[in-house]
Amino acid sequence: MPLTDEQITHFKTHGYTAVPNFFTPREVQAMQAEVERFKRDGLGRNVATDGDGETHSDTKTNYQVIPLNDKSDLIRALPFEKRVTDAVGGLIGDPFILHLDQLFLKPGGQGIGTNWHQDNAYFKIADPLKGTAMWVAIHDATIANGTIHVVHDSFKEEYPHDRDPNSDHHIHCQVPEERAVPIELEAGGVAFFCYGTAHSTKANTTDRERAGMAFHFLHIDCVDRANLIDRQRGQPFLAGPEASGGEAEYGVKVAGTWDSEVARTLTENAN
Ligand SMILES: O=C(O)CCC(=O)C(=O)O
Repeated sequence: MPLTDEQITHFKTHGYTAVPNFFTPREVQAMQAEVERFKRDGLGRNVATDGDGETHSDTKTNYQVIPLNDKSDLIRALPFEKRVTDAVGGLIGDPFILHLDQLFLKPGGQGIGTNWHQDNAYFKIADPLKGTAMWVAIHDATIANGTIHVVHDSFKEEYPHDRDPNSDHHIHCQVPEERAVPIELEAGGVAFFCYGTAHSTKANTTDRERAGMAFHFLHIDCVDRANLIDRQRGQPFLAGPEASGGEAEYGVKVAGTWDSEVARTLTENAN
C-alpha cells in the first residue's frame, strides 16, 4: 500500500491527504515532456476570462487540457498503475472508475488560480468521500507559484456555488478562509482530496510555469451507469470485476504499460 494508515485516516477524517514523492524523478521527467508536447501541439486552451465569465483574457492564463487519455498514451497508462489503484482503493474503496483527467498549467507571472470550489457541486454524489481527486505536482508546487489549497473538514459542509467570473466554465464558492491549508509539494508529490473538499489554486507569482495534473476517481456505487459511463469517452473501470485493464474502453490493454510508456517518452525526448 503506497499510503500510510495515517494518510488514509486523515483523508477519511478531514477530506484530504498529501503524499510526497509519489512519482519518481524519472516519471516526473516523462510527464513534464508530455506537458511540453501538449503546449507545442496546442492541445489545451486558456479558460481565463476578464471578470465576466465570457471574454477570454489576454493578460491572465489558466491553460487547461481535458481530457488527457485521448492525447497521450503515457498519461492514459498512469491511472492503471498499481501504486495509483492501490492508493485510490485505500481511500474510496473498490471498485472505481477513472472519472476525469486534465491538466492545469499556470505560466509564470500571468498564471491565475482556479477559484474555490467543491467538485461535488458539479457531480452531486451522495457520499462525498466516495470520489477523490489525485492532483499531481508536475513541477514543484509552492505558495509563491499558487499550489493547491484545501479547506480542512469542508467535505462536511456544502457551500453555495455560482459561475466563476474569471473562467469560461468553472464555478466557485466562498469558503471559511481561516481553515484553508496550502499543500506544498515537490514535483512528483500528490494531493488526494475527496469530492466534498473545497479547493483552489492561486496566482503564479514566480517567473516559472507550474502545472498540476488532476485525475478524478469515482466509486462505482456513485456512478450513474446510464448517464455517466460512456466507454468511448474513456472512463475505464480501474478496479473490481469489470476492470479489463483498459481493453473494454480503449480497445487495448493499458494496465501494466506505465513503465514502458515512461521509458518510451524519455527515449523519444532524448532524441
Ligand atoms: O490545478 C488547478 O488549477 C485546479 C485543480 C482542480 O480544481 C482539481 O483538481 O479539481
